[in-house]
Amino acid sequence: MLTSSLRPRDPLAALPFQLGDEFVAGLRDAVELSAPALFVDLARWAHSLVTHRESPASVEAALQSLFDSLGTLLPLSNAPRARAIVEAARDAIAQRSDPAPECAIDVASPHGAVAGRLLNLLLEGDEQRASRELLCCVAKGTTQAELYDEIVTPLLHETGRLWEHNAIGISEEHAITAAIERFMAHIAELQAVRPFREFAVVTASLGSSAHEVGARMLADTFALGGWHATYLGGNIPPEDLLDYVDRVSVDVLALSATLARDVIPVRNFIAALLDRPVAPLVLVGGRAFALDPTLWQRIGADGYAATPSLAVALANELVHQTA
Ligand code: B12
Repeated sequence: MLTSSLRPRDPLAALPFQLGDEFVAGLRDAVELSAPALFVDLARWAHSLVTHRESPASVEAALQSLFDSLGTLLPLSNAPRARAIVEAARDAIAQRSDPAPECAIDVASPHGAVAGRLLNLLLEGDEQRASRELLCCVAKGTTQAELYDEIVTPLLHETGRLWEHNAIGISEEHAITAAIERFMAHIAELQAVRPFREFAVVTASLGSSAHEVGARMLADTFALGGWHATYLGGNIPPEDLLDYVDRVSVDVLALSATLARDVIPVRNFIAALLDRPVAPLVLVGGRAFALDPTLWQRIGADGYAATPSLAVALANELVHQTA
């Protein structure tokens, strides 16, 4: 579809990983959502991918090509906004000597050293020792919030950065994520959850969104906070979720969006939910929402939180306000 609209010698078509298509779609989304930060992040990330792979493709040239063809890619009325967004992306790239973000693990933080050791063990393929190390933390009293916020999350963010940096492959990234999901299942079973469950939450990622660890962390954290929590995972068809929330009793829906392209499905889902006679509150979060602090409000969500623990605190506040 979009690729065929790109001329073969177009620098956009020369980008690896079908990033040319991603750029065109990402720009349309950023304009529609009035969220330049989403496109700037996409360009920064693409620049990092290309730089660390010694690819002959050039993100600067691709942005120039996008800039030159705005008239044919978008309705004319959107062109000035799109132009400003592409300019912002160009500036952001020009200002960075190293396009990769900083290491996501701060070894000087209270649990940073553990996160670093765990990542190294997993990179060496020693899941057993990594598991023992994590269980040792639990035995010493590290809370689930600390494990998730200060160990598991930075470890996964660093895994992504290493892939972006071309230091590890997709196979290592998959193996690490799978191991982390096994640890999380184990840790969740060890937690003494509060038996009283007044409110229910459902956590998921919609549509083509395959990133599901955030939604899983949310469900575990809500369960620990005394909620009845159901984790649906990723790739949930929005229309199916609409039917599901009609069938079950849900007070809060927590939707996770990682990529810029995951945001519009969440916005459309919230709009469709408003047509229902009874709708749960909707909390949103994840990497895409973290890029633009007011995006959650503009897409009609009831709240945003940066971490699962903050999400539980916010949800408690909101359900008591509406009760
Ligand atoms: C594991 C992983 C995958 C796995 C996911 C498997 C799974 N079971 O979930 C797989 C292999 C499927 C995958 C695929 C892809 N991935 Co990926 N992935 C990752 C990685 C390494 C970790 C994701 C993760 O679990 N993070 C840990 C969670 C806990 O952190 P979090 O999402 O930031 O969430 C925190 C908060 O935001 C909050 N939160 C999250 N959700 C919610 C929701 C609510 C309601 C609230 C209140 C809070 C909240 O709680 C969490 C803890 O604090 C990230 C790196 C990264 N930076 O995250 C890349 C990353 C997200 N992926 C990336 C990419 C590009 C992709 C692909 C497009 C690659 C490709 N070409 O195929 C595909 C897209 C798949 C799709 N259709 O969605 C890029 C995105 C870059 C960008 N700028 O767009 C990243 C950043 C890697 C990188 N640095 O290059 N990925």
